[in-house]
Amino acid sequence: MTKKNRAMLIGSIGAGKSTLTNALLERKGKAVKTQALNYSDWIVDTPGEYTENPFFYKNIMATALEVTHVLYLQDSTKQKTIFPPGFSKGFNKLPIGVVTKSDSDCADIEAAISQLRRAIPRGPIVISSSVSGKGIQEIRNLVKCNTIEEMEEYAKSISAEVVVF
Ligand SMILES: Nc1nc2c(ncn2[C@@H]2O[C@H](COP(=O)(O)OP(=O)(O)OP(=O)(O)O)[C@@H](O)[C@H]2O)c(=O)[nH]1
Ligand SMILES: [Mg+2]
Repeated sequence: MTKKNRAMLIGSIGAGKSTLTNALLERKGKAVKTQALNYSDWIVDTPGEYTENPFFYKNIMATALEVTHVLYLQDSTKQKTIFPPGFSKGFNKLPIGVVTKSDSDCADIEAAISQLRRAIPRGPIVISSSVSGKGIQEIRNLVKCNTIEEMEEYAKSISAEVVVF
């Protein structure tokens, strides 16, 4: 992993941020409820409350200053999204949309992609599962990219089953 590149994970309570953190860092063990900002290696994991409650937006905005990429997680098993339209434009950071839990029987991948596309007008969206490992290496590779164009070029080299742009 490129040393200077770091990613902050945001998304609703239970979206799978901590489980994805473990998968990306190849850590074993089950995620427990996140209570505060968690820095490990190149990842900053956040509590779901920080994205769900606008009162905490200032916290994630301040933390975003320390990273190169913001990962927006959308739970594919949930109907609702908590990201306002165009949310990624509020951060001057490279955006990556992540559809989580694609392995689940109740996953609606297409709905999750459209929800993320509203929040991230331009950027890659990865269809992932921390259970099957789908999309995990692709997320690592996208965080190594340094520009939106580099991410786009990478996305186009990957099957649309895993990354769309
Ligand atoms: N099927 C399936 N379940 C998952 C996946 N990722 C996470 N989960 C489950 O979703 C639940 C919540 O996961 P967490 O990783 O704790 O979610 P979080 O976003 O960190 O939640 P907060 O810390 O409360 O904000 C747990 O029961 C996980 O086992 C996945 O890829 N597939
Ligand atoms: Mg967590």
